[in-house]
Amino acid sequence: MERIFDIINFVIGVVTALIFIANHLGTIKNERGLLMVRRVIAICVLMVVLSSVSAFGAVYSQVQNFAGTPNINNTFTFNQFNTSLGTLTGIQITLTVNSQGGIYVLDNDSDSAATGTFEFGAMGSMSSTDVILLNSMFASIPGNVGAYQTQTFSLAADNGDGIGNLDSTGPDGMAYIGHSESGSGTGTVSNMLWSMGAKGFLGTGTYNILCNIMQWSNLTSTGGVEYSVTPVTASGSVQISYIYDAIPEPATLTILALGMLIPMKKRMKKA
Ligand SMILES: [Ca+2]
Ligand SMILES: [Ca+2]
Repeated sequence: MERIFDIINFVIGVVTALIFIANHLGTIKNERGLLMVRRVIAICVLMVVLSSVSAFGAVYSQVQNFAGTPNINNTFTFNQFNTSLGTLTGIQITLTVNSQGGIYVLDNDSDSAATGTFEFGAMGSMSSTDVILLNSMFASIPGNVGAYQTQTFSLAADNGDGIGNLDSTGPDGMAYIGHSESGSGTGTVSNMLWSMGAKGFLGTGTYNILCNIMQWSNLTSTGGVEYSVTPVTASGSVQISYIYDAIPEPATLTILALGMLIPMKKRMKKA
């Protein structure tokens, strides 16, 4: 709203100045002078429309990448949103997790066949004391972001390898080699929380966000199945986007206005 008043004040200022100039030149007394004033007003209206259009859709994004063998703990530093850029309308945070490779070995050591489901890959989450990572429902942003395979299995009764001897060979064992998996979670920070936390999102400084990527495996089974894990390779990114309405720079608008008026004055002199 403050920006709209700025623009209106600016337009009134330009129109007043131009009417003064036109009067001074004596051109306001004839039709050509009046035409010029009408043109100036039209240009000012056009400038307001143009500056309004440019005020929407501005986004400032920051991305930090990670890669390694879980568990991975990274502290990422991001710039706060400088309010001199414009009016902040939203903060969107996205965590992307990729998982590849690793081996998940299952071995049924019970006297009967076993069936079940396993999950294997990586799981990511974020936390911070500098800023509050909650959405308008006070749910964690982005929550747990999984990049894992979910697969059912069916293994025969133990073939004699017995407990404590993890054997991936069949028919009572198996080895799953990790596929390429990907997952992402996005959240919008509640605007009530932008200034909360030790640092907050607004200002000209920075804040830290901790990103934790875990090796993920989960087993649900009917029988006496033992398992082992060779870790996956994980990678991904944290992206923070500030969505805002940009403030048009008065200096730029003034230069544009003067640029449009100079040819008009030249045409008037020729006439
Ligand atoms: Ca076995
Ligand atoms: Ca065994």
